[in-house]
Amino acid sequence: MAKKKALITGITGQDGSYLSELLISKGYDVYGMVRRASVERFDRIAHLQERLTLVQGDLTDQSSLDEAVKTVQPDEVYNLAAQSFVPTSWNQPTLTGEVTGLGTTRVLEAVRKTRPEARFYQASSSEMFGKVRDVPQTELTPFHPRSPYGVAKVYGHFITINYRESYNLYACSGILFNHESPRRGLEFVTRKITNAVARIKLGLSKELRLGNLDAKRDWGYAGDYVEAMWLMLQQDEPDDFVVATGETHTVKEFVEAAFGSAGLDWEKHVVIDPRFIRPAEVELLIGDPSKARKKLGWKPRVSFDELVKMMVEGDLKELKKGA
Ligand code: NAP
Ligand code: F7E
Repeated sequence: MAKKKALITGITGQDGSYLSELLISKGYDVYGMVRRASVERFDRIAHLQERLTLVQGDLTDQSSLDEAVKTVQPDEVYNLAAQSFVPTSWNQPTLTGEVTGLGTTRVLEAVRKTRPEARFYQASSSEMFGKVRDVPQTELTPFHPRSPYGVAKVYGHFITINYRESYNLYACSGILFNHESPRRGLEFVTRKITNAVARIKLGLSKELRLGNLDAKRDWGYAGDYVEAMWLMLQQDEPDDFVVATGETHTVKEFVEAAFGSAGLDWEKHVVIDPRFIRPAEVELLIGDPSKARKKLGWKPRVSFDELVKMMVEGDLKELKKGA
């Protein structure tokens, strides 16, 4: 039987790298879309490069997406590309709308025109719940996004559902809560914390400047969450799913756990800096993954404490290697 082909946008990101590993292990031919930059940064997929095929494209450029889908003729398309950092979305709101919102329509258009039988996954986000209307949040909780990023993701979510209903595409939206790993970008709070812990432990730094320590997030492990993406595309019918752990922790709890795991007292090092406070905050996220558990047979494997430890150890190892 011919190998299945998957096309991943955002392959150079955290999730793109874990999803590539998963699909390669399942025997897929994996194609990844990358955009041109003056310096190529493929760190997260460097260990996979010989087993991947890279194609050039950009979510702001329709013709490149049409060409990629036409050339690859994928069985599955995972749209992971986005301007994904919430604070940047206030600074670059129209770019965020272009990439994170309209970019989804462009990928869907490419699929509709040249490969309508392909199955499509949209990387939706718990940021769509924003000022939450239900606790915990489910697939039926109304949205109230609190950032231009969240607003753009609501558009991406509904355009995915609209293409499913209008053109009968097999299109799914995965509403994923925060998921982290040693490959998380350094600007996101978990990795910012674990990287600082490792630097302080090794005597390379003394302080860590943070914003709101009271925000609560439902944090899981990225390696677990990409499995849910794949499972969504293996069902008889396309559908939308919340993917979460069902547990919530404050940023402060993450700080305490990370410093504690390295034998450090966080209160001696953390400084609150108003520069990191957001114009509008998402105070509380906690997802109910019952539907994913029941219909996909999915459940998270890595606990909060294991995740924190894995990330601190990852940063210590990387810094020691670079020393
Ligand atoms: P990430 O690490 O920020 O990766 C984003 C990817 O998008 C990168 O590969 C980036 O490429 C690419 N990209 C950005 N702008 C692009 C453009 N104009 N054209 C083509 N590619 C572009 O994000 P992630 O954490 O892996 O998340 C994956 C997806 O899930 C994103 O859509 C994110 O919004 C969504 N999501 C993430 C979480 C989470 O907790 N991680 C939760 C819910 C939803 P470069 O390397 O060239 O910058
Ligand atoms: O912030 C607080 C901040 O930037 C988490 C993206 O992957 O998940 C991510 O979005 C919380 C917020 O992630 C700092 O105010 C305090 O309450 O790690 P974050 P996020 O905004 O939740 C969702 C699901 C996505 O879809 C997004 O793409 O931490 N916080 N102090 C801070 N956050 C940052 N970044 N830096 C701080 O210094």
